Amino acid sequence: MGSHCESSVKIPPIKFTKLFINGNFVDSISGKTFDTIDPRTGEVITKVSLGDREDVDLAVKAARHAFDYGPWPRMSGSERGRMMMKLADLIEENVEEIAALDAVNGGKLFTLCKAIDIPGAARTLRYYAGAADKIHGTVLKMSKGLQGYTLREPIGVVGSIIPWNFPTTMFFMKAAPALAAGCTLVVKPAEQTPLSALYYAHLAKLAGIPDGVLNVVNGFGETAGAAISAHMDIDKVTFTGSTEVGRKIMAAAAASNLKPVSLELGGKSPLLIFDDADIDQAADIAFRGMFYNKGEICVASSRVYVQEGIYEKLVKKLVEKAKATVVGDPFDPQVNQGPQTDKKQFEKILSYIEHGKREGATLLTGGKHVGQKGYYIEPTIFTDVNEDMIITKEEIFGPVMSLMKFKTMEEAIKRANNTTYGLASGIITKNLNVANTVSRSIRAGVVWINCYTAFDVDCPYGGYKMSGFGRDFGLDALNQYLQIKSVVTPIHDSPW
Ligand code: TXE
Repeated sequence: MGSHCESSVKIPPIKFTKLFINGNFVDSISGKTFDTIDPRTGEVITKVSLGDREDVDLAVKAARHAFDYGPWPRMSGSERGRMMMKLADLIEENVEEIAALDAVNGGKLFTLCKAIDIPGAARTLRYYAGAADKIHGTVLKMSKGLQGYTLREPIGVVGSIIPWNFPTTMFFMKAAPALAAGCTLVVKPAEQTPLSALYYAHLAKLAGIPDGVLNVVNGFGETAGAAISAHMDIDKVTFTGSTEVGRKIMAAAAASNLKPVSLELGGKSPLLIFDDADIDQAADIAFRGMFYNKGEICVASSRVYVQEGIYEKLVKKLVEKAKATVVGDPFDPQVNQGPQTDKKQFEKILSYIEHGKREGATLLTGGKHVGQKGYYIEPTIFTDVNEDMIITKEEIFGPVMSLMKFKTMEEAIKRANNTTYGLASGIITKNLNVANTVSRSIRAGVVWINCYTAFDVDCPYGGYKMSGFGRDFGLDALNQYLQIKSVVTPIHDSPW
């Protein structure tokens, strides 16, 4: 396993550290700040304004005013779309700088942020910008004497609470459809990764998005986050994060104004590899499915089931890949895996690894932290595991794979479904009938056949079971930010 710590890219000066409320960067009411940390070293990058309940109140007030009286929900969809397109252009113009923010704040590979995450945000904005002027209702031919139609109206003020593993993707996965619908927003980025969200607030202003439409309040979950989910003047909450917090958000929404929520929670996703698979291709897919973004990805293929005929060969390939992985500075183009996002995750992952060993699983490779400072962990593979073990049941959210052997398709389906989660899944086989049968049998929001983590903005994405409900991406996501209103009029003296 390599380790590499040379970095040639310079971290840009951090320009935006305050809260963004009603079109202005402002200090928090308390004047307090919190440290944002570089996971490569554990050292402070900068201080960011610490938003609390009162700051959320101010932001909601601005968003409410912009929704109730401002131009945003009232302008034509194409005009909203034009500003969103402009924002997409600005993001692309600043791709280097924003990619560096996500890399230094989240330990994400700079080259991938530059090639995938940041351009993906622009693409997401353009997709929903294109949909903004195609939001139509339907005409209803009602019973005799009545005629109706439906209006699809923006749902109102949206609270968006997002995690730290994909700070940019998450920001726009929620904000882009909400903006296209004509909603206004209060976004609370994760406390670990506030920097790119503030940059986006700045660019939104440059793009002409009116004041109050997009507000960003940084702060902690139990304070700023909880204030959003319990707020009486927020009309919808969209959340991605842990199942535990998802429950709290739903409870707070129910106890306040019964706002609808959409929750994208964790996963423990199965990947089923059948005997007829091409071994090299299967190893590539399984390895990337698990270790992409250092395993901090909710769809990670953390349970890999391999049919017995190719099991030994595949295990060997996966171990080779793990050993060849270069763990180190995410700014170094030779590095494959950066540090875990924060100390809490780093410790959580290491403690799961220890737990796995105590449970009797065999540690095939990895298992240790790398280097003297920072939150680096070796790609880790366990075998001799089963679905009763904690490491196979619970989401580890780090570079730890559980490898299991199966005999028949029926057995694989049963074991794949033996989980409280249902976010993602994958199948590798050349047999179309097996692929189709497994796809229909697995209870998960996405099934990838002969690929994994294949996302695109027009492909809806979300969970079954305790992985949550509601969908991000695709036109299904747009619908979550719209209300349907039926308008009915009588038709007098009509034979119809
Ligand atoms: O998540 P939290 P954490 C899973 C993953 C990870 C675990 C814990 O297993 O190891 O969750 O991570 C805000 N009211 N995922 O602790 O706390 C918080 O400030 C309102 C999976 O970071 O759920 C942040 O903005 N909001 C996942 C956001 O919730 C609250 C991505 C997510 O943080 C809150 C991240 C509260 N009471 C973690 N408490 C995925 N599905 O991709 C916290 N928050």
